[in-house]
Amino acid sequence: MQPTKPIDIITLDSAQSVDEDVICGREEPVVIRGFNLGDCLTKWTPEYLRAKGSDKLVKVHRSPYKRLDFRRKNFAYETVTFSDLVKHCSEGSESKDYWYLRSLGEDPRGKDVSDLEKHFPDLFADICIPKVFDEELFFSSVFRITSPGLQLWTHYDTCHNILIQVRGRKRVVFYPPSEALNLYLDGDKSEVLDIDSPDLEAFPKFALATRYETFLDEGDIVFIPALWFHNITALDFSISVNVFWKNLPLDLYDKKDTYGNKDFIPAQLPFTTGQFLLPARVPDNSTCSGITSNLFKRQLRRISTCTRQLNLKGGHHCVLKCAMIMEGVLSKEGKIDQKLLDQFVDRFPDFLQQRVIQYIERCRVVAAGKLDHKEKSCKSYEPLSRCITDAVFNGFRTLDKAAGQLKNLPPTYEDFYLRRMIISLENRLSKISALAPRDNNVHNEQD
Ligand SMILES: O=C(O)CCC(=O)C(=O)O
Repeated sequence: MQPTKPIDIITLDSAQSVDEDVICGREEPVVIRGFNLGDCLTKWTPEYLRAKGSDKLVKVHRSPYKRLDFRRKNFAYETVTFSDLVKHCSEGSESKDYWYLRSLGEDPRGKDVSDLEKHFPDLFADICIPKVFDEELFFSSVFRITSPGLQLWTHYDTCHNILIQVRGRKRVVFYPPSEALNLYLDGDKSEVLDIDSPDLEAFPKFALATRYETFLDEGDIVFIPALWFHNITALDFSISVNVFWKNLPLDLYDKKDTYGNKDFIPAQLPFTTGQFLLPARVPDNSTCSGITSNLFKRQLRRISTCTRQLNLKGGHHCVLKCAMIMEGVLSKEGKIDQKLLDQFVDRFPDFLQQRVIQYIERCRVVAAGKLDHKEKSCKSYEPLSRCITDAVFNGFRTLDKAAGQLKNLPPTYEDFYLRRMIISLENRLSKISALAPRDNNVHNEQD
């Protein structure tokens, strides 16, 4: 694992304010200590909060597990009174069930954005929010009320935000956006839940990710820049206020966003494209007509058997290899035609070419001189392989167009979403290899 790095801390003099420059010029998180947050620091006892919020209904995540898992949904969604929420969290010790207030407005379908000034005016009057953005850029303000010990999954938001710690302590772990390829993402969330002792067999690249960590005490504020991954643990019964704002031109944001985490409009096509890149079923068009999905799966097994015998294990190799054979780049003797190879690589979008070259290099080292009659059988699956090749190249062409759209975002954002497109592509490719049989099925190869 990489050594953990600290987050910068700015300590303010008593009367000093936090202006936009303290935060907005920054591209990295920072902790601000010593800002005058007002009466909330003394007033927000559980009794006071329960009296003020009383029987207002709120939605919570409720779980027997302290580490919430959004992907596997190890929690229930429940509606409770604000008073019960505060009671449960403040009286709950670790190992009972864990509650976490969901960030929602008041629409029962969860369609409006949380705004504490509107939804909890009495409590909002107790807190001074630092003026770190222009008012018209405000997106939402959210209560984070949490049982002790609860840990929230690693994710990113698309809005800048500050997390203001009012009661209890929190640990905040960050990973920069540039680590996207090492975090095993599913959408905006990392699959790695136990970030302190990750399963490195399942998630080997996680060990490479640069990790930053800070601890928030009561009165501290941390700036969480858009796209920075964060994982948050409440060390005590905890109350924070989270304020989100938009820092890019407004037309880049999705108007249907309620949480401040929907991907930017120019970034949405790339993901849909990734989804369709390699269809799980053969598309029903003229090139592929007549090939049923069963046949498709059988053929995939054969291709993967064939490539496995060449020690090419991954889905990338399988597909690339077949594409190369189909295009005449790779001969059955394992020879590569350099001219055709250059043309082949040119057909991939720029941002993927380096990666394709790496895979081909590996094919070259492992496959050279080893193609045998099994490989010829790969050739005999031409309609299928042709279909895959078409799907890959059509997909890449659309992907290229999508990558062009990302140019509407600032360079660091563009870079982040290009990485995410690669992830989406790799996920798709590994689905193909997941269709491959286990080794004991290899003898079916000739059936
Ligand atoms: O503090 C928390 O509970 C979560 C904060 C969070 O997810 C965020 O700032 O986006």
